[in-house]
Amino acid sequence: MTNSTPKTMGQQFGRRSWAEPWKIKMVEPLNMSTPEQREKAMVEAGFNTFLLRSDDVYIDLLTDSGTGAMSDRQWAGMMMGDEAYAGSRNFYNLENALQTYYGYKHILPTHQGRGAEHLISQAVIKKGQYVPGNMYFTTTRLHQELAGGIFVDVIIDEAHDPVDLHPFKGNIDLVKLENLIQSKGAENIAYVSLAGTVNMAGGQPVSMENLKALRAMTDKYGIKLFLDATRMVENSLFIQEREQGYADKSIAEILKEFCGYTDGAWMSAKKDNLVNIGGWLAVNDWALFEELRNLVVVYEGLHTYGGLAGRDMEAMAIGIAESVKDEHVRSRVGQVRYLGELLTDWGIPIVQPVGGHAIFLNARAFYPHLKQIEFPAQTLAAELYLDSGIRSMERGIASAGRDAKTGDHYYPKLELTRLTIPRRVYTQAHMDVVAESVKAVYDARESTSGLKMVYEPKYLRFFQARFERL
Ligand code: PLI
Repeated sequence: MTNSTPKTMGQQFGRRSWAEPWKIKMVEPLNMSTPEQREKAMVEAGFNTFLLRSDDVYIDLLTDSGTGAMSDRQWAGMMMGDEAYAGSRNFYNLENALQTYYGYKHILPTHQGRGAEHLISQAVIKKGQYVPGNMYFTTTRLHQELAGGIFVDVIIDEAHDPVDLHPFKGNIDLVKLENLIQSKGAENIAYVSLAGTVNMAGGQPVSMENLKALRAMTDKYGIKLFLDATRMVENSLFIQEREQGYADKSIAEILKEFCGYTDGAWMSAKKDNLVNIGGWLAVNDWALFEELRNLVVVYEGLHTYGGLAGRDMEAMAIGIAESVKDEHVRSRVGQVRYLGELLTDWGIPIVQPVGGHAIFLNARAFYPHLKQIEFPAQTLAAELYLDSGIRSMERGIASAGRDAKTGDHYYPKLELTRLTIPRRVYTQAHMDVVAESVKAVYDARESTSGLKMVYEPKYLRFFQARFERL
């Protein structure tokens, strides 16, 4: 080779890129639209991205929930559905996968995560009891409140600061928790509600060290510890990368160790487990399981299908095994990070460090001239759609809802717009397009005005609320 031979980028810089550990076998065309079409669609949707028709959306980053692509193996599994009312073979395959990878003893399928949240809340919470947790999630807190519980946020303070670089912003503040236990009495704590990762904090992880200390504290006071395992596979990657002693452990090993410190878990399988619908509830205690099994037949379906078709359970069983592979988790979180790095390089305010499933734009810093009651994050989601047809989601004052007692809005510290990346769906080129659109909206930020809410539903208002431009 002579000096004049052109070199590739890789040869010149020794660069080694990562790539998705799959190739594309089937494609779904995307819909393009004009600015006029988007303006019309946004007004019709009441400036709420949940009310848009998906046909009017170009790149859909509303959620990573049920929006992932299944593998050819999962689709093949769908064809092996055993649609027996009772004792479907697919249930046993699912049970086996959950016992193998999550390690819990007793399993119930549910139609999705909130079905499982409903059952555990009804079974375990007594009216007036407290439910401490590492920041709220919308459906989780609502089910805890509907069961008579009082949710108390005991996450570390760093989680509420979008620029704090703490590596485990999902951790529980054990001092806050112990103060709560001592002031209310251990018998008035229903259980500790631990999520890994923490969605509303930006997809931030919990460390194994924090969990072990939490387990010791809950044991000391005789309190149960239940896990929202929805994105626990992604949490396991952060432990592998950031926590001493875990670099040589596989995601599967870390996941199982983590779950082993908890008394049970609920799951929205529509995320980590790589299916379009489904959930589960798992506990180790037989007496509690019997109670939950009684409830599941009332609200979901028989205990061997819980509202799912046999084929759904089969796809989930296969998805669970795929989801814990290290190369899958690395590329999934790697794509989220790639988008985060583009935005960070352009000085766009996002929650740092970048979490597992989404980029959270810091709408307060984006629109410092808007008051929180002018819905900055909702405004940003609307502007992004108007710019390019990209759909995102508000995670701020609209999502936080109202205090059931006083009727006042909750004013959360975090006012965020979420760009949620579906699993195995979009390419790096889509991420470039998204970053450029966010930049265009950022450049026009000073001339942007806010929104007012003109229709407000009673529960989970962010789904159906309507807004108008101020
Ligand atoms: O949407 P479900 O009912 O399958 O699951 C509810 C649920 C529970 N826990 C957590 C951490 C979630 O993120 C969650 C649902 N999340 C949605 C829909 C999301 O867009 O983030």
